[in-house]
Amino acid sequence: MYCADYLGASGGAMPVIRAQPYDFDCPRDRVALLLIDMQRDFMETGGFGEALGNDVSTLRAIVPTVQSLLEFFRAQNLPVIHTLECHQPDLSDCPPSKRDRGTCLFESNALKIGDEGPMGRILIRGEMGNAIIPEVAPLPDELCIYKPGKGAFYNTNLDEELKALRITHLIVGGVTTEVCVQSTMREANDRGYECLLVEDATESYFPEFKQATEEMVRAQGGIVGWTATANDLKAAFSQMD
Ligand code: C5J
Repeated sequence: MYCADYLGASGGAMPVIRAQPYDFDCPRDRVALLLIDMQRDFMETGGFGEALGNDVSTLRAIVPTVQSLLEFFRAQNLPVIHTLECHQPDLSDCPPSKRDRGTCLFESNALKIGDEGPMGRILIRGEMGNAIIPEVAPLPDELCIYKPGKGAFYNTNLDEELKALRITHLIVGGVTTEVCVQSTMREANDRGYECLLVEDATESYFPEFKQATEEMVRAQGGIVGWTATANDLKAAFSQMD
């Protein structure tokens, strides 16, 4: 059953966010901020992102915006959910198709998932590199979803948690735009959630992939969802205060 089916229409306040392809009606009592994989493994040198051959510094630009969104949601007492891409130490939840291909195979010394790197074992739950960067670290009462896949719904209890919180609308940020962020938005859309991607709170190692993802999300009347800036989101909520 889809979330909107059993929850029915929201009776609460309805900020309207200026968005693309058209305004996003965002029921205040049904919305959560979903931050995807803001981990050291992707954002800092010595982690998975760099092991894949990427310049991780390109992702740093969004940190102040993500921080400001977090502060805004916390100040408004709205739910915040963090995801972390990670695997069990025995790699039982990491298929060979991910471990073998998700690395620079042409480099003989390339690090793979589970290998010991400068920040501990790459992409393994609990290792130093797997932690969310301190600037946007979860508060003790915020929900963290540990996900073995790219989409945050695969092999996790995210759907159940969202239903328990009566969430139907997701404000999505994090990294990387075209991989885990986009996968999660598509999974969410299939499950009946309305998703808005915050353009300046998501980043890719490839600027052209970020742009393409934003266009894909909002194409064809918002086939996956909406996009908007953090300021437009905050302005819509602030108008209701
Ligand atoms: C990747 C992610 N890129 N969080 N993960 O492998 O986007």
